[in-house]
Amino acid sequence: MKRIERIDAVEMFIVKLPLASPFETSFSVQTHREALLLKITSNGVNGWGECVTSPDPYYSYETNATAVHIVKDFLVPILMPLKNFLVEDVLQRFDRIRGHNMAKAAVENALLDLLARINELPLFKLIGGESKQIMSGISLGIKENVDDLLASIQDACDKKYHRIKIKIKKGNDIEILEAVRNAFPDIQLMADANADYDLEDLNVLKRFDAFNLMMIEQPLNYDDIYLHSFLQQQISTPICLDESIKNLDDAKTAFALGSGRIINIKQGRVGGMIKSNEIQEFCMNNHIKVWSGGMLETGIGRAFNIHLQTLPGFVLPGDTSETSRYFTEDIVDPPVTLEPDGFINIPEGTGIGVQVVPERLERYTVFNERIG
Ligand code: OSB
Ligand code: MG
Repeated sequence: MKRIERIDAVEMFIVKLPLASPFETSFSVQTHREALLLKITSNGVNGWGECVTSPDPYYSYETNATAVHIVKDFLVPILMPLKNFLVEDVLQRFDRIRGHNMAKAAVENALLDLLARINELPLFKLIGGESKQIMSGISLGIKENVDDLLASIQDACDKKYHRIKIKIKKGNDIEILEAVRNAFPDIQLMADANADYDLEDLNVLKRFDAFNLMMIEQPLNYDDIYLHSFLQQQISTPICLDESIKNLDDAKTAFALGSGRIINIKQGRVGGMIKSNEIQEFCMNNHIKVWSGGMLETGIGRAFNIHLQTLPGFVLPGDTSETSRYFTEDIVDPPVTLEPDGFINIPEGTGIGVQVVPERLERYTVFNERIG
């Protein structure tokens, strides 16, 4: 295996892509995806990474601005002096910086893409995955009315998405789930609360058991693991943790306490692909099912999520949808499309397998800085 000889430059871009339709959750309405992208160059080869932060700290404390700061002032100064190294060597040095997993993951992503391209390997081979088709899933935001939601679900069913997730919030839950289940009694359905409830809402949360949901995602506080264990004892719907799981120790804590039966692994939230691999392995050995979440990524981040799902613990469909569901125009080619049976093929070629289109990158860039 060839190592990375040296780093010649790190370039940061913030792109602002309009979403095909606004995306509403219990914590915000997004009309654009404003993404921090990293390009790392070594001997004329480029690796790309995407940071899953947003401009605002509503999903997590990290933002695009904090990520730019951490990348520029702490991560790149660690990275630049290294010679003949592997990605693990870098991650070990990043451990000194507490938190800021999304910023770390963005750098790790770019280094993995770079290393895979240097070695002329597809990324999934580099991380130890197996070649296979990936299951699809769609996450539908809160809609203005139930009819809009039912129409979106019908559309997703026609496209053969393997499971459908709907966003819910306090006061916008039971009636919605009831209407969806009445119209679609047999679909694989789940609900994501994005931390909108607390244990005082137990009576409402218990009523979710009537809807045969695959799981309820992150019902309680974004930082909580302990209270979720009480809730899981009270409801039969499996709990899936998203926001609360930031590292392997959190997954171990959740397992020890019985805080849920499923984990949504977002590689950005847990500090990258290699950390995700450790978590999926722990979960597989302990009968916790995992799936790959999404953060409305551009085609760069989505490609990482696709490669991640070649690892064996990813037994449930995740939030990986076709490109056109997010953007009318993405910055990479080729776009993600669904096969007639709803599966997604791994992009072919070395690294992440998708290529940034320079003209589109330039058109959507709102901030650019080069280091080195
Ligand atoms: O909680 O999973 C979430 C999007 C942004 C922030 C948080 C979440 C989401 C999604 C969409 O559910 C996932 C996707 O399709 O990328
Ligand atoms: Mg979620």
